[in-house]
Amino acid sequence: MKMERAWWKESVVYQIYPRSFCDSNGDGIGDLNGITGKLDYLKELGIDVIWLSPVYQSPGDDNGYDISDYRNIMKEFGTMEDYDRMLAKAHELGIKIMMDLVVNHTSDEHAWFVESRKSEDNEYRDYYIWRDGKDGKEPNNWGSCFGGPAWEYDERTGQYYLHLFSKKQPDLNWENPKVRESVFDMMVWWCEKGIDGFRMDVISLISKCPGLPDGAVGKSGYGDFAAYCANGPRVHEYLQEMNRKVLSKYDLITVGECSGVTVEEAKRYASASGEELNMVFQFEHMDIDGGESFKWNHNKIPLTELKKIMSKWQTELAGKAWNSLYWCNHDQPRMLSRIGNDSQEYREVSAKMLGTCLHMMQGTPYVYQGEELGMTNYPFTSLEEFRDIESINAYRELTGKGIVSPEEMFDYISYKGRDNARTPMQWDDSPQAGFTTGSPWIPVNPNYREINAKEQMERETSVFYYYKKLIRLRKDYEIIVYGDYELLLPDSGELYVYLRSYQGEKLLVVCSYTDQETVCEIPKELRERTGKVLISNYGREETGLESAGDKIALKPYEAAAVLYT
Ligand code: TEU
Ligand code: CA
Repeated sequence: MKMERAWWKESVVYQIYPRSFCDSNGDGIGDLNGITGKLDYLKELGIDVIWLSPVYQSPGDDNGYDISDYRNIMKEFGTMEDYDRMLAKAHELGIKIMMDLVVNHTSDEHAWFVESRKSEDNEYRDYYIWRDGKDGKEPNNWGSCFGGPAWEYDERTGQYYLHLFSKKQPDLNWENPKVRESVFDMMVWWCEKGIDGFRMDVISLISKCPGLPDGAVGKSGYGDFAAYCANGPRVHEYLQEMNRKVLSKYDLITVGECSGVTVEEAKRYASASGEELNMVFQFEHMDIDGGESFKWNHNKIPLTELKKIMSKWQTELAGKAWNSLYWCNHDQPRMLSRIGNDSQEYREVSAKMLGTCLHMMQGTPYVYQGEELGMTNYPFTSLEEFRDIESINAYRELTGKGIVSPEEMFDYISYKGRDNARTPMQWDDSPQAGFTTGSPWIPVNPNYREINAKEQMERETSVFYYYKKLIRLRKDYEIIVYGDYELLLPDSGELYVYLRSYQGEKLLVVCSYTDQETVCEIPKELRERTGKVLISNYGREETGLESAGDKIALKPYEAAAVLYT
C-alpha cells in the first residue's frame, strides 16, 4: 500500500508523568528540573518525542488534568523559566516536546469558571454547561467518571454545571465560539514558544448531543453519558476548525485521546487527508477485560481477543489513517503485570516479548516511563497507599452502596488502579529509588533494588537495551514503519504471530504469551527462504531460530522478529 511518509510516523514517543519522574529539590514531587536532568537518559534510549503529561498550574484534584491557568506552570513543578530551559535542552538533543492539551474541561479554579459561576448574565456563563434541575434533582441521570452524578448544584445561581470527571473539572461548552477562540489562542501561544505537538485529553468528548438525554443505567446506578458525548455531533467540525486555525500552521505531532472511538470514527479523526489529527489513542484493547460499563474487576485478557482487536486496527486503518501503539500509560496498570509475567523468573523475558509484539506493528509506538525497565504493578497492602481520586472514590462509592465487598474492591483497585503506573520512576538502588532525597508523594515500588535504570544501563542484556534496540530498528528498517500487516494463527491462545510486507520483503514477528515451551509453524511462503533475526529475547540473532522441519521451537515468552529479503 502506498503511504505518505511523515516524521511523526517514524518517531517513537516517550510519555513522562512529571509528578513521578524525577524530583530535583527533595520535596517528594517530580519536577521540570528533574526532567531536564534526565534528558540524556532519554537520548540514550533513542526516543524522538516526549509526551509531557500536564505541567500547567493546577490545584491537583486530578494530578494536573484540572488546569487553572494554561499559560503558567504548576508551582510544585517549577517555573516557566525552568520549562524554557527544559524545552531548549530537549531541542538541543533533537528531542521534541508534545504537550498535554486538556480542554474538554478546566479546573473549577480557572478564571473562566470563577467568573462563570458568579451570575447567569456573566460574560463567561456560557463557557460552561449550566442547566436547571429536574424535579429538584440533577438535569439528567449521567454519572461522572470519578463517581457520583455528573452534575454539581451551585447555590449562587441555583443551577447545575456538568462535569464528566470530578466536580472540580467542569466541562467547557464547545458550542460557544468564544470558548473555541480562547482555546485556539492558547494553543497558538504554546506553538509560538516552539513546542512540537499536542496530546489531546478526551478530545472525543467535547461535543455533547443537544438535549443531553438520559443514558442507560449501569451497575453504579447512574446513566452512561458515552452514547451522548463520545464522538458527538460536532466533534469533527470543531477539530477541523482547530486544524485550520492552529495545527496546519505548524509542523506538529497530534494525537487525540478518544475514549469510545471506533475504527470508523478513527478514520475521520486521523484521516490521511490531514484535516484533523495525526492519530488517536483507542481504548478497545485496554477495555477487553472490562465488565459492562465497569472497569473494576480482576479479569484476564484473552489473547485471541487482544489479537483480534489489534489486528482490526492494523488492517482497517492501513493507508487511510494512522495508528498509535501503546500498552501502558498513566491511566492503566502495568501491562507486564496484566498480560505478561512479573515473576522473578519471567519478568525480563516477558517485558521484552511485549515490547517486540507492539513495536513491530504499524503505527507510532508510545513508551510509558518505566516500561523500558520492565516496571511492574505495585504490591498494595492498605488503602492509605492509594493517591488516585478515581480509585479512592470508586472504593468509597461501590463499597458504601454495598455493590462490591471491601475485600473484592481492594483487590480490584490494586490490580486495575491508575496508581500502579504512577509510582516513582526507579532510577537506582539508593533509598527511594533515586527518585527523591525526601519523602515521595506516592510510595516507591519495593522492587526498585532489583529493577532500576542504573543496573540496567550497566548490563547489555537488560530490558532497557532491548527497548533501545527496538527503537533503533524502526529507524533502520522501513518495513517496520510502513509495511502491511497480516495476522497469522488467529485462533492460537498462546502465540501472537504476524507478518509485515513491504516492497517484496517480509518481516515475521513471533511472540509467545505462555510460560510453557511451544512450537510455531513457519508460514509456507517463508519455508524456502532464510531469514535474518533482527531481534530476539533469547539472543538468537547470531544462531537463528531453533527450528525442526517446518516448526520453530519457542521458549517461554519467546519473541523474535525475522526479516526475509
Ligand atoms: O483520561 C480519560 C479517560 O477516559 C479516563 O477516564 C480513563 O478512562 C480512566 O482513567 C481509566 O481508568 C484522561 C486522562 O488521561 C486522565 O488521567 C484524566 O483523569 C482524565 O482524562 C480527565 O482529564
Ligand atoms: Ca520537586
